[in-house]
Amino acid sequence: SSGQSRGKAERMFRLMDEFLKNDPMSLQKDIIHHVEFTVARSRFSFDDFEAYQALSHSVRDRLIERWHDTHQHFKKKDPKRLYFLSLEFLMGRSLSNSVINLGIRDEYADALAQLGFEFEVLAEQEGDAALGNGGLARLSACQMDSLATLDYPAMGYGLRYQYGLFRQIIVDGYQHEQPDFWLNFGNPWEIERVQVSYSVKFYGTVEEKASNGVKYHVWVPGETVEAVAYDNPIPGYGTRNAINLRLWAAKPSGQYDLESYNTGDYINAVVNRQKAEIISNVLYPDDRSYQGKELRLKQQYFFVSASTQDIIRRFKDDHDNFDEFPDKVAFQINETQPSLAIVEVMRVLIDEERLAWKRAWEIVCKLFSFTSHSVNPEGLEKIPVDLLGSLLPRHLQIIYDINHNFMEELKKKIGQDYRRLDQMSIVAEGTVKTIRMANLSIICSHTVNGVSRLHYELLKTRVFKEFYDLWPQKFQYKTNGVTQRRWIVVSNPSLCSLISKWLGTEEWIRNVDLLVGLREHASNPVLQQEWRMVKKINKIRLAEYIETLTGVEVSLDAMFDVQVKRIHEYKRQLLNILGIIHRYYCIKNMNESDRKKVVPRVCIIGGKAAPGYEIAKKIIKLCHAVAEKVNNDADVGDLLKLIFIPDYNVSVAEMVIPGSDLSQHISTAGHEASGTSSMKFLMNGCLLLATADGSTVEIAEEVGSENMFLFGAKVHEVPQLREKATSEVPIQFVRVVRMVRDGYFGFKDYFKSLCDTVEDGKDFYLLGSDFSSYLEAQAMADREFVNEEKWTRMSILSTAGSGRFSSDRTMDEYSKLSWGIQPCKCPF
Ligand code: Z16
Repeated sequence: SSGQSRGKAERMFRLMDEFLKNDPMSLQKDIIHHVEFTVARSRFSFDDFEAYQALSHSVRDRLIERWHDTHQHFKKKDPKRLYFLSLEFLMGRSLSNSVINLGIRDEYADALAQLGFEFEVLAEQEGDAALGNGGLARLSACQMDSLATLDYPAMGYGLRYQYGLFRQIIVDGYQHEQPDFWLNFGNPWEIERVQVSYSVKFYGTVEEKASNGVKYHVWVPGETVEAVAYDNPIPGYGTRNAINLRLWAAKPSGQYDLESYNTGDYINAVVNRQKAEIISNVLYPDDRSYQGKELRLKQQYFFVSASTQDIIRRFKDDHDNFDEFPDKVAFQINETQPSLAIVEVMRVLIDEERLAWKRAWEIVCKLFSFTSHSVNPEGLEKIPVDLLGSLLPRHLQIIYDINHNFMEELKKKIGQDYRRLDQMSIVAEGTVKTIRMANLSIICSHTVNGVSRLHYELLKTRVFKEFYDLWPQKFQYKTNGVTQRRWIVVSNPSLCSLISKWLGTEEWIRNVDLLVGLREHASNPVLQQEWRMVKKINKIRLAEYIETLTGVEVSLDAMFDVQVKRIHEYKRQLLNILGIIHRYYCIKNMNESDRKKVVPRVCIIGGKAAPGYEIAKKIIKLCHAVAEKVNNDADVGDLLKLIFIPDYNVSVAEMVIPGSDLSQHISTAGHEASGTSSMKFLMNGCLLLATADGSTVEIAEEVGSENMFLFGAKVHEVPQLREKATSEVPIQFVRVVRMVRDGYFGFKDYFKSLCDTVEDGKDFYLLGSDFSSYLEAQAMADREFVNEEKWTRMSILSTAGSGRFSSDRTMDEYSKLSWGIQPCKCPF
């Protein structure tokens, strides 16, 4: 009978192929069909945006086909599945990525050309899906791409925010935030599933009941909100598999408050119901600081509860014994925001499925794998007990019970060491009593992951030391990676073709280890010539973008030196700007012959500051103030330009990264958990100027430190340097800070507090003590850049050494070491 059903499945696949053909004529018919009947424009008159919409809908049809087949296949095979829970996914655009992963980009390009459209132009019409802040959120997106490509039976869960990350606009050099209502023009990449919805409860009280002498708890909620599923197909590359990213939107619940309708206040009753939607309204734009806001906690529980109900419903469709739950389900907790899932599963098992505590606890302990992305213990999430108790009264009880059991067990092991017991407790006493979400996550997970080796060392010795001493076997690391599909194939098509040509295969797109094959050609003058050509093409594209955006014309012969990431004091954009001021000062004070030796630079900085982060906003303003002076100084000309790229996001990154020569990753050692943009630059053959922090340590091992520009204090030196009463701050540093302080770039009063952050003795991020070594690394980069051959070789070796930093490798490691899942490939 299994042969029979296989035969039936194969017939179905063939039938599907009949529906959706991929030859240029069928594609054209399809696009025109969607112009007429989906977009509802006449086929004789539609613009680029409407063409993009129609095109996307025809791609969407093909995605849905594979997504259905994958769903069926997983259902039939019933493998253990991974559920990836994250409050943020930074997907960016979908069109190019989709057609490339579906393997029909060229077919579409041909079809469009025959209709008089250019694929690239239509792809530019799409806005970004920016449902996340930065590194952590983009990491989730890269990992989804890898999970799909590697055929893992995985599914992502998150929130469908109506407003994504704010748009950054710059007015007179200051950042302003504007709402990102990304759904304004429709979203062809999601499938609304009105029939897939769950009720999520909030507030209320807990009642104790008993049946047959067994006590149990009933949570009587004070408010109920509906979670409706929106599914986003994620196609794998070179496979039929397409997995699902399910995002939840909040809607008013089906239950009505009859009272208010009866009292005749119909209008108010309807308006009040609508308030439910605010839960999924807007993404919080702070990427680190934890604020203890009720709405944020509501968002967390809302998506966790809906996801958990969905996962348990799916399990119960085919299974009736919860002891099998851990054989079929793995939960991945991305940072602590989804960690209420642990408590929620426990609650469902004991209160709703009525399992005994001990049995439920044993099951829960096998389910969760937790990844930490932070290095700063101060930044860890602490939820006020009062807040949690009022919003989720039953969960607070369960947390107390988990903590009580843990404390008892711990006392048996370590005795009455109250300081240690205190540190490890989930409940933190203090003026405001709080719940430590990281402690909860560690205690209830089977694995705790770091995102780079160095980060793992810091977790073990600092952030979670007490827990490491107790459970060393729980701690692991899986160095982050990024997907080469988006970061080379989609964003750098010229480099993609060049690599395939020299490796003689496209197989590296699925097996990125093959990139090492470029090493043997690194000195080949023919490859070198072609490699420089590709870089030139990408620099032209970037230069044009810069000119339309800022009006500044930049020289293609200059070194394009880029730092793009969220603005943070620890990431030290200020160090970069002070270095640029130093360069400016030197150029101004040079004689003619020295001036001829200056290597021209275009310094590019981009990134958003959290709306409430004053110092970060001042850094943005300083960048503009310096740019204003430098870019308009006739003495300087093409020798130095400073460009701030506004509204840095995924699609801007796709253009900036391939066009850069050098990129900066210059955080104070011990502050960047991993860093992932470095990996994207590396893949694109950009050289790295970096501190030994996060993943750059491992990058240096792969490409060789002689092919990078490393500088600055090491992690173990940082504490001593901070201790020093007055560190040896070089005169150059004092001078450039003085220039800002004295109003050389204007805005004297405004920049005062910024200058104060790097005053001797207060310079927490050690800009002063790293300054000399930073300038040396920069001088080294200048020297190597003029040696074209050597530079190109280093560039090729960067790409060649980037294989380890693919999220394909990361996902394989997680699957084997944490999740225990295996590939489940849908037949073609
Ligand atoms: C975030 O993006 C990261 C850490 C964090 O605590 C919160 C947010 Cl929103 C970043 C890390 O800073 C970065 O080093 C790392 O590469 C990234 O997460 C992915 O792990």
